[in-house]
Amino acid sequence: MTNFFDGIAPVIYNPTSDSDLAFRHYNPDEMVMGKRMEDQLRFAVAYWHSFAWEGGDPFGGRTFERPWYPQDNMANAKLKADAAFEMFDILGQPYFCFHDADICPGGSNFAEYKRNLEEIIDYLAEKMEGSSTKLLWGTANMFTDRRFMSGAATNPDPDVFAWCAATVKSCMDATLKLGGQNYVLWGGREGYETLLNTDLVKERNQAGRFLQMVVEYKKKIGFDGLILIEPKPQEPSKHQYDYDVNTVYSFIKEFDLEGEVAMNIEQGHAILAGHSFEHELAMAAAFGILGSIDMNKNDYQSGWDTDQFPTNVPEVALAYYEILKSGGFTTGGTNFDAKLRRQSLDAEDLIAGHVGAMDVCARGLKAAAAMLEDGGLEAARDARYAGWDTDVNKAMLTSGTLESIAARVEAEDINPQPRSGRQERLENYINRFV
Ligand code: XLS
Ligand code: NI
Ligand code: NI
Repeated sequence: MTNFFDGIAPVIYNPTSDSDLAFRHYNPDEMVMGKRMEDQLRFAVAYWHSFAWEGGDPFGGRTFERPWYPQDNMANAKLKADAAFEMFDILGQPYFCFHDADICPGGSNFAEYKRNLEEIIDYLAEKMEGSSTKLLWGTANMFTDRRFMSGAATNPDPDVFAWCAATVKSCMDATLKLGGQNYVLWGGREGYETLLNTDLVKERNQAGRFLQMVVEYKKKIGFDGLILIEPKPQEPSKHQYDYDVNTVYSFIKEFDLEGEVAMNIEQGHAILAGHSFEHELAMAAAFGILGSIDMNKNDYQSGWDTDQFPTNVPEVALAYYEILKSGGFTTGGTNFDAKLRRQSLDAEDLIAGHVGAMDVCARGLKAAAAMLEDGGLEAARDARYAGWDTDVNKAMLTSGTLESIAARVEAEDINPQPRSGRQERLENYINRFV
C-alpha cells in the first residue's frame, strides 16, 4: 500500500460529469461492433513512463518526487508495484506492459539481475491475483544500459549478444509466468551511427538469428501469445534496422519468420518514419501482421519521440478504422506508451493523462465503428476501383502480358480520362463522424 493516490476516487463513466477525472466516452460495457468497448480497446498502462521515468530530459534530471525513489533497491521496486496496481484499480485498467528494467533494479551481474527479476515477478503475480489487471506484454530493456551502446543483438561483441539472449529468455519466462498475452521486441539499439565502423550484413544476420531463437523458445515453452516487433526509425540510432512496417516485413521474410512474428505499431514512430499511423496500420493489416498498438503521439514541431498521450480524435478515429476493418485486436491492445510532461508533478496528472487518453480513444473507436457501419468510405473506394471488376481488366493481372495489353490498347483505342479523387468530399464525410 502507498498513499500516493490518496484522495483520488475510482474513475467512472459519467457523461454529464464536470470533473477532469471522469470518463465521458469510455464506457467499458457499451457494445461497439459486437464487442464490449473494453474488449475492443484493450487499454494498457506502460509501467516505464508512468512509474520508472523520473521526469528528466536531455537538459535536466528528475523533476518528479515519488515514494518509490530511489529505484535502486527491491523494497522500492515493490512499493512502485503497489502504486502501479493502485493506479490500475483507479482507472479500471484491463492491462499493463513492462520492461525488466522498469520493475526492478538491474543488479551488478546477470545472476543478481535474474534474482531481482524473479523476486519482483513473484510479487507482481501476487498483486495480479488480487486485481483484474492483466499483462498485455512484457519486454526487455536492451537500450538504456551502457553495455548496449553499440547494439543489443546486433552488437559487434558476441558477449553482448549472449547477454541479450539470456535477458530475453528471462523476460519471456517472466511474461509467460504472468500470463502475458504478447512479447514485444523494440530494437532501440539495433542500428548504427556510422557505416565507417559497421558491418551491416553481419549485424542484420545476428538480429535475424536472434529473432529466430526467440520464436524457437516461444514454441519450446508453450507461450501462445504473439511475438511483436515494434518498428521505429532514426532514434536512438541514426540508422535503425527496424525502420517501419515495410522494412520489418522484409526482414521477417528474409529470415523465414512469416506467420511467426507480428507488429506492435506506435503512432509516434509512424510519424517519425514520415508515414501516418493509419498508413502503417493498413500496411501491417495488408501483410496480415497487425498485432498491437502503442497509442502515443509526438509533438509535430519537435521531430522526436515525445511520447504524449493522444488528444486528437480525428487521428485516433482513422487508426481504429484500420484496426476494426482488419477484424480488431486478438491478443493485442492499446498501450499508452506515453509519459506526462515533466512539469506535471502530481498523482492527479498521471490519472488525468490516462483518463483523457482513454476517452479520446473511446471517441475515436465509436467514430470508426460508425464509419464502418455506414460504409461510405468503402463504397467510395469500391467505386474508384470499379473498373477492375470487369473480366477483361481482371485478366490483365492474371494472364496479361505487355504484348497482349499493348495490342488491346491499340485495337480498342484505350485513352484514359482522369477522374477526381474526391479527397475533399471524403474529408467532409469523415468530419460527420468525428
Ligand atoms: C521507444 C519504444 C519503447 C517500446 C518498448 O520509443 O516505444 O517504449 O514501446 O520497448
Ligand atoms: Ni516510442
Ligand atoms: Ni513503444
